[in-house]
Amino acid sequence: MIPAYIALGSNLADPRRQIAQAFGALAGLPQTRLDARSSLYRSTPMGPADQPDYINAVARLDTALAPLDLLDALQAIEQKQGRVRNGERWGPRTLDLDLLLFADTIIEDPRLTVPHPGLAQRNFVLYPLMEIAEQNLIIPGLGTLAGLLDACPADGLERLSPC
Ligand code: A4P
Ligand code: MG
Repeated sequence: MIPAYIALGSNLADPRRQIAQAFGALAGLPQTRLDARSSLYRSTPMGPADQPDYINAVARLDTALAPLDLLDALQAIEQKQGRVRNGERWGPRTLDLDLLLFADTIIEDPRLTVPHPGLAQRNFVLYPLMEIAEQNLIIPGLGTLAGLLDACPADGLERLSPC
């Protein structure tokens, strides 16, 4: 079983409910155990400002799925929860599930880049990740999670009650 970290984000159609439902769907994935879930965070939008605030969280999985099979499974959950891809970069969405880390593997596939390219700049990813990460987590190619957090202010980020 491989540890994998997933970022969850939603800013449409009752985001808290979307994230709670997505945690349930992650727990139901085949050959996979939902190991830990972070608190929920409210965050101001990165990208176009004329969209609602986001609810963000991070999950830790233990999985026997291959990375691309896990990506397929994540996209199926997004579809089930009404995700419409309209091509707008950083636009609003009912649910976004990004594969942040897959153990210490670096993946450069046309469909999948791991570690997730936005990880180091996104406080709404790094802070929830820190809550549930293994001790002294190293992000392949980027150094320690603690080091990334030091360089990433928590502006616009509010921790909410546990999910
Ligand atoms: N893909 C490649 N690598 C990965 C990966 N590690 N995990 C490919 C998931 N997918 C990956 O994804 C486009 C393609 O990326 C997929 O087909 C997959 O093969 P997508 O989900 O359709 O596109 P996207 O996620 O909408 O990309 P975009 O627009 O760059 O969104 P981001 O970068 O995820 O940002 N503000 C706040 N506060 N909180 C947020 O959560 N999220 C976004 C979306 C914008 N602003 C936000 C938030
Ligand atoms: Mg995505």
